[in-house]
Amino acid sequence: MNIIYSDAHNLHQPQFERYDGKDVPYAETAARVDSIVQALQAHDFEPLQEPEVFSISHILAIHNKNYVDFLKKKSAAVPEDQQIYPSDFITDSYAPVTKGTFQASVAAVNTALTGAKQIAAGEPVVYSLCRPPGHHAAHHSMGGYCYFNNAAIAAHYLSHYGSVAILDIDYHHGNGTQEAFYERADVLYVSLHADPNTNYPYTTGFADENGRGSGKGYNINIPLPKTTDTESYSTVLRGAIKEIENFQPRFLVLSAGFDTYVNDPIGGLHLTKGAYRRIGRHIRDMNLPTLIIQEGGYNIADLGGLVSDLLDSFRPA
Ligand code: Q9C
Ligand code: ZN
Repeated sequence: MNIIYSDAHNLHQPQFERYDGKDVPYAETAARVDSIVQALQAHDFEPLQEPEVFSISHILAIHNKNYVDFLKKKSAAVPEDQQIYPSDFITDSYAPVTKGTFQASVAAVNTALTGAKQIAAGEPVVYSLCRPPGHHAAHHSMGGYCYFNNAAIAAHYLSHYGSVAILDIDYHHGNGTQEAFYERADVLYVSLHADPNTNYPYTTGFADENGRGSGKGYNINIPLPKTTDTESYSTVLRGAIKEIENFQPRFLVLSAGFDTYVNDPIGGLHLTKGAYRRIGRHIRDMNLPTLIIQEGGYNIADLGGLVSDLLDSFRPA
C-alpha cells in the first residue's frame, strides 16, 4: 500500500488550546505522527512517499478565497514560537494559528491529493498521513484542529473521475465535510460519531441532517452513545456500509479518526485495541478503491498501533 507523508507537519506546533477559559496542552501534536510512522516502520509497511505539489486551485474548490488568503497572511505574521486565535474565519478555540500553520496545512492537502491522484490512476488503496487533520474545516472557517479539509478536497478531486462515498469514522462529526457536499448527489457523506448533544461540534451531526436540494438523501449521520463497544460499533458500521454499497460509488474516501478508542484522552467510545482490525476488514470487504485520510486520534502511546491494525486489514493476504 502506498503511504504518503510530509514532514512539513512539524511546522505547525501550537502549544495550547483554550478550554473553559483555561489554556490546556494542545492535543493535536506532532508526536501523534511520530507514533504512527514508528508503528508503520515496525510492521514493515511500504516506505513513506513525499507528496507532489498541487495548485492552490484544489483548495479553492472547497474553501473561500478570502479565508485561504487570510490564513496565509495571518500565519506568516505570527512570531516564531507563538500562537494566535484570529478573530475571523474561526469557529472555536481549537484552531490556534502558528507561523507554520498555513504551510503545514497546504502540505497536508498535497498529501491527500497525491493519494487521490494515485487512486484515480488505479491504485487500490493509499494511506495519506495528513496532519493537521481536516474534517472540521469548513468553506470559510478553521476549527477543531483543522484548517483545510483534506478529505473533502481529495473527494472533490476524485469526483471528476466518478462518484465518491466518504465514510467518516472519527469520533467527532465532520461538519466541514458534510457542508462541502450537502447539496451534491455525486458525493455521499456517511459519518459515525459521538452524539453531538454532548460532544464537539455540538451543532451538527444529527440524524435528521440528510442533505439539501439535489443532495437530499446523500448525507447520512449516525450519532452513537459514548458506551458503544466494538460489537455494537461493528453492527452499526455494517449498516453504514450497506448504504454505501447501495450508492455504488466508484471510489471510497475514509476519514480515519482513532479518537473512538476507549483510552483516547479527548474522545473515546468503548472501542478496544482489536476494534480497528475488525473495522478495517469490514471496509476492505466493500472492495472499492480506497483513499484513507488520517483525521483525529490522540492517545499518542497507542495511536500508531491502532493505525497499523486498521491498515493491516487492507494488505494483500
Ligand atoms: N477538552 C478532531 O478530532 N474539543 N478534532 C476538545 C477538549 C475539540 C477534534 C475538547 C475536538 C476537536 C480532528
Ligand atoms: Zn475527532
